[in-house]
Amino acid sequence: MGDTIFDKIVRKEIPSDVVFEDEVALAFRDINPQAPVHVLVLPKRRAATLTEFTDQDPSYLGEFLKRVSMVAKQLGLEENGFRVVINQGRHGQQSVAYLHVHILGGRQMEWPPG
Ligand code: DGP
Repeated sequence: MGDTIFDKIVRKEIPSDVVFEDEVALAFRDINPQAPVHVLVLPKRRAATLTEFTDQDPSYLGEFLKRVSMVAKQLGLEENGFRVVINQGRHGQQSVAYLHVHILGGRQMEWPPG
């Protein structure tokens, strides 16, 4: 069990601006938004990274991905589109060792990312 800032947010020891929660996932607004809409979606079954997360039961992985999609729709991003990002490790600039999916929307994105 880790004890990152996101573990504390999931345990409600630290407040966050929650936009969705159920038994599978918690989604809350990023404290340092990089777009008009910037939400992080975390699995309730913690993993530090994507590659660790994918060791889980495939049905849970599917349920979690459904939540990411549901949250994007709930935020009104389906029509104009949005970006989903998972950073892993040093080259990916992951700063919190609890897997989190970024949903970014509300503006035109650019490619390639920096
Ligand atoms: P990453 O680089 O993928 O590890 O992104 C971590 C994100 O988490 C970053 O965009 C800022 C956000 N963040 C860090 N600490 C907090 C916090 O305490 N609350 C919220 N809401 N977001 C946080």
